[in-house]
Amino acid sequence: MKQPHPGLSQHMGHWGMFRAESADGEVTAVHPQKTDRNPSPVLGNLVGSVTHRSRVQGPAVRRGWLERGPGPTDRRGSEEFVSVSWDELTELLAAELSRVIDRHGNQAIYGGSYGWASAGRFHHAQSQVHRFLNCIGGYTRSVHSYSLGATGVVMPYVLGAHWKMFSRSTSWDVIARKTELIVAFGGIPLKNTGINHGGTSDHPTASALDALRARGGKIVTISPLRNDLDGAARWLTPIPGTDVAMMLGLAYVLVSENLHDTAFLDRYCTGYARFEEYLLGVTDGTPKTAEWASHICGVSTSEITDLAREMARRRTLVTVTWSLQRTKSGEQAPWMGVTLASMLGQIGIPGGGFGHGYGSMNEPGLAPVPYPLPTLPQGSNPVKAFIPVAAVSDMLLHPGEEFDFNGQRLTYPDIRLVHWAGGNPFHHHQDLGRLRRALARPDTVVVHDPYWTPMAKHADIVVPSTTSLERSDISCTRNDPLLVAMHPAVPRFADARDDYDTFSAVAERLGVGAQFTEGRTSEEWVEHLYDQWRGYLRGMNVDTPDFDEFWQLGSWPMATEDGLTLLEDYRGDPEKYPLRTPSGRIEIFSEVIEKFGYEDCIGHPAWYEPVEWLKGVRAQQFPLHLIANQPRTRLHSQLDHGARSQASKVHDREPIRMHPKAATDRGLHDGDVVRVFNDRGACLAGVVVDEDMMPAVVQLATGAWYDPEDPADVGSMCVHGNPNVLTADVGTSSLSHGCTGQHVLVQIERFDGVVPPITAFDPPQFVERETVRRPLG
Ligand code: PGD
Repeated sequence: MKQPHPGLSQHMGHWGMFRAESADGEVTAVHPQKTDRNPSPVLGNLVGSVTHRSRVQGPAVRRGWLERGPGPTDRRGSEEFVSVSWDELTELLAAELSRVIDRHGNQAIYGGSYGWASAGRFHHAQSQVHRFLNCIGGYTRSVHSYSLGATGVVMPYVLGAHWKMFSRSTSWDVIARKTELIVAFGGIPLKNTGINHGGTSDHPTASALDALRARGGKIVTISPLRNDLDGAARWLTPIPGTDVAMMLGLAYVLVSENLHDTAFLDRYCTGYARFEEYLLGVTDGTPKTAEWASHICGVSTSEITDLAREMARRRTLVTVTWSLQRTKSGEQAPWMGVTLASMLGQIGIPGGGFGHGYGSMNEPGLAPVPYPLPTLPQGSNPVKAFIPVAAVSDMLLHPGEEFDFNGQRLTYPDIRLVHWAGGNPFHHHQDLGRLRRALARPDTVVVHDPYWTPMAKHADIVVPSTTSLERSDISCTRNDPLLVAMHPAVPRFADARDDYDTFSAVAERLGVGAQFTEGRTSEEWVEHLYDQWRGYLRGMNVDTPDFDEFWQLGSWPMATEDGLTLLEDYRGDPEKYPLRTPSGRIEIFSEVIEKFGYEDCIGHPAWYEPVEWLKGVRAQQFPLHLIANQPRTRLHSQLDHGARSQASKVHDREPIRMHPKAATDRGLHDGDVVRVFNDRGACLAGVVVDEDMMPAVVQLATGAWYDPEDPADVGSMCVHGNPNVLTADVGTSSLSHGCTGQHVLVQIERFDGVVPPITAFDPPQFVERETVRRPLG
């Protein structure tokens, strides 16, 4: 199954559809899909990425693990590696998995393995690792995501599902035609719409917003950062972390001026009266007036009052970005957003209502496809133990301890082996010093990655994966019209292997080869998944070409459900289309959540004062509020060494944006290298002065590869600018335990020392095999 057009291969990445030019095993140019309205510039990182020096050339094992065998150690991340053959890696990995299973049971394997990996339905790293681990008896899994940890738990109680809010959201064409006012909490950052999990063939957000403006539609962006919305918009700046207080103030104005839609609240919602008691201060003696809100969030009383009146007057879409729930009490912003939209009574009306995630990823606003997608079966996992995904350090540090999650009292399992494929916890997790202490606990850490990421450097067994550019696959997502043939652009790099081939070999060695492979090569699997999917569609009376024709054509257009409005069916007939909440209605008050009895998440949306905020006591010591958001020049930590990402760096460091006042107060200028610190850690970054932000706010994107000044010191300063050395490793609440990495308080000072070189993209040190002592016994 070769590329039909040698030298120019069609491919799909999370950042869009493109054709890659290649020579000598490397991508030399990338051409976005011609019909894409606004291709992502992040595609530029792909050039030169296949043979970059940070690629893992071949199988590698940490020296100490070979010499002393498995066991807890604080040397992960600082010790040399030894090259081994594929046969030896297969043998070592199979033997270690068997040892752990025999002695401790499958529950002792953590296969949560969170991460975005690459586009492609078959080579999807999570599906591969989970299918493999299920074949050998299962693993402790993780639930929910770093993107949506709070939403994923709370929204099923409020709206009945959370993914439907994105996959069946009001589409951009409806917004462009019907919406009069978008009130965007968190803005609608175009940078994030460049990306879509699993790929995308079009980026319509910018043109939809332009069309809305051309019709006279208005946008209010509510964010500490002006560039969270590109183009004309009114900009309101609540103190970071106080959007819920501002929403409560808006809600209070609606009630006090009788602008709320009681008919909608009665017919379509449940529990509004309980919430209203809180809003009016009946339950706690504090009416959540516009003045009250203004005192907390800093937006003036008149701005809050005027905005509430305007929202009631116009066809209004209330949107909340995912970033707003990636912070302490993150459940409250989307829940309160739904409540506010319910009070306006426009949910289910074209152009009005609620949206969650516009500007968080490309998917919200795209039309869904009404078919199932080709999917690699993962089998079933007999192990019952699981954790909320962002509790990974808690789990490793506190085996046997109980914790709260979504109404359950669970126990952290005792993990002996961590098996990771397709993710980078040194990008996604908080408090990296704590993560390093946690990763010192298990007996063995296995990492599959194409690159020497910081996570790979903290592994004992490093499995070199191919990148998607080296493989054949199919891509499609639930909200894109194209099923796309991913033609390999280059041959496999060095001694890298597809994760599928690695797992096949280890499965074979463990006696479950036939179960894992079902007798197929990876290319046969790709064809098989397509044929299976073709069969489903035939059952729906939809004809598709046979595989060879599809592969030659390069893509196949699927029907989409255009013109959707979120919950239009529910509004039309709530009895026929009840929500999947306990009451079948929108739950402004949730009895189920109330009964859990959590102090940090009661039965209705509420304002909880955070620890990391500018009006709290902690701000006296760390007076700047750092927004650790998604990067503009790459996807997470992927291809941080790419040209687009590198062009943004300042003295090779990640740029930190600061208001002129914050810079002047500290004697700082554009281009200075600074030390950003708090009591958890420190990193270096390069100053970019920018007046389009709140004066006490600084912004440092996630994704600079963690680069400790002293790799042997778990608390070492990161010389590159990874904000997760500063963020707190605490969950959103007892309900969800979602990721809270978005906000953290810091202080900043000029770095006057000799600026250390960046070594994050260099492979680790290797020693010759002969110098390694054999383990005893
Ligand atoms: P990526 O950098 O995408 O980050 O965290 P995530 O771990 O997903 O990591 C993917 C890894 O997969 C890369 O190392 C890549 O090389 C590897 N890879 C790619 N293809 C393959 C393959 O085929 N096989 C294998 N084995 N590996 C492959 C993202 C997470 O970070 C997310 S989704 C969010 S939303 C969070 N956001 C924030 C935030 O807002 N603020 C903070 N402070 N922290 C966050 N962390 C979270």
